[in-house]
Amino acid sequence: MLRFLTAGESHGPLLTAILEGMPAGLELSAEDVNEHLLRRQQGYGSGGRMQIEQDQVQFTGGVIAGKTTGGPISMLVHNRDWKNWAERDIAPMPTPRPGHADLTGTIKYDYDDLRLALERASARETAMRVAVGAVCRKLLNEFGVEIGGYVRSIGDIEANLSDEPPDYPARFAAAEESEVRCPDPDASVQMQEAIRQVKIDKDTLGGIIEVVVLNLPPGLGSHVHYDRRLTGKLAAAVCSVQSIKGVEIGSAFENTRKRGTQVHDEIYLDDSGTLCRHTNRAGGLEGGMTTGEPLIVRAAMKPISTTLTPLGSVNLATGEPDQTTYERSDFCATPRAVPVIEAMVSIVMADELLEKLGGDTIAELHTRFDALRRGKIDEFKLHNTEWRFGYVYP
Ligand code: EPS
Repeated sequence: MLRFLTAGESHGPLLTAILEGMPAGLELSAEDVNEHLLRRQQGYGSGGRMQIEQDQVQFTGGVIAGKTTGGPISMLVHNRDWKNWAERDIAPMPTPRPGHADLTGTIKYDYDDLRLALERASARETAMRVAVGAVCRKLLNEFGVEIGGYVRSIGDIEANLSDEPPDYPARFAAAEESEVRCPDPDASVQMQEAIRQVKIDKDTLGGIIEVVVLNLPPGLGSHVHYDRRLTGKLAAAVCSVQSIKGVEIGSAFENTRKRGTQVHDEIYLDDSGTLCRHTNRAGGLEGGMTTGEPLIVRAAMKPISTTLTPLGSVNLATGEPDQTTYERSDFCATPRAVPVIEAMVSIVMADELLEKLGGDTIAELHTRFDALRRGKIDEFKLHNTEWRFGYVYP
C-alpha cells in the first residue's frame, strides 16, 4: 500500500524522500516530522556532524494547507555540511574500512574512489527514513496506535527493565530524559561512562534497541504466505537500517533456552469478554499476525565501523597492505538510532493497517477501523461440529 524512496548523499546538497500511498485528509505539519528529526540528532556518543546539522523538513508535494491530498508526499532535508564540501577538492580514499560499504560497494559498482560508496551508504540517509516514519506514525496515532523505543544495552551494559507488567509509556518518557535514551537511570550513567571510555580508547560501541507498538488491533499481517507474515516484514525493514545486523521479536533468543510450556503466552478471557494474555514472550505476533498485545521489536546494532584506532586493510590503488585512516564519525550511534528503528516499524505497521482497512480517505478508514474484530468472545462464529475438506482428489 505504501512505497517510499530516498535520494541524496551524506555530504551532497540535500536529502529527498517520496512517500506514495498515504490516504487523503491526514493532518500533517512540518512540526510532526521535525520533532523526530531532532530526536534522531540527539544522544551521547554522536560525532561532530550533529553539531553542524539542524535537520528540518520541507514538504514540496502531497500536503496542501496542512492535510495530505492522497498524492505522493515529497520531502526535503538540507545538508548544512554541504557548504563545506561544495568547493572542496576531495582527497582520494583508496583504503576500505572493514565493516563499511567501502569495499563491497566499490566492487559492486566499479567506482574509481571509495567515497562514492560511503556517500550513499552513510547513515545520514536515515534522516529521510525518520521523516517518512513520522508521517506513518501520524497515521497510526490517528487510530490510537502509539510507538516508542529505547536502548536496552550498550556494549556489555544492560538496562534493568524488570517492571512487570511493563509500563511502556513510562519507559518511553524515561528514555527521552536520558542522554543515551535508556529508561534505567543507573544503566544510563554506566552507558555514558562506557561511551566516554571508548572515545578515550579511540574505539566504538554498539547496542540493542527495543521498539514497542501499543494499541494495535489483533489480526494485522497474515499467516497465508511468506511475504505477508509481519515477522518477516518487520525483520527485513529493521535489518535494512545501517549497522543493524540482527532482529528479535519479543524475547525470541531467550525463548530458545526454555521449554514450550515456559514460553507460550497462555490465553484467558478478561471481564469484558476479550481474549488476553498474562505474558507476551511472543512479542505481540503469532503466525505472522498481531495478537493485540504490545508489538516488541529488538534490533542489534554493531559498533560503528569507522574507528579512530586504525584497522588492517589494503590500499586498492597500490595493492599494498595499509591501515585505515579516520573519517569523522559517531563513537556510539545507538541512542540516536532509536527513532530510526521506530520509523521503520511505523512504516511497516502503517502499511499493514492500510492493507487491512483499504480506503482513500481518513474518514473511510475510520469507518472500517471501528468495524474491526477485536478478539472478543462474542465475535467468533465457530460451528463446533465435524467437517470435511471436500476436495475431489484423485
Ligand atoms: C556516518 C558518518 C558521520 C555521521 C553520519 C553517518 O557523518 P560525517 O562523515 O559527516 O561525520 O554523523 O550520520 C549523519 C550525518 C546523520 O545525519 O546521521 C556514516 O559514515 O555512516
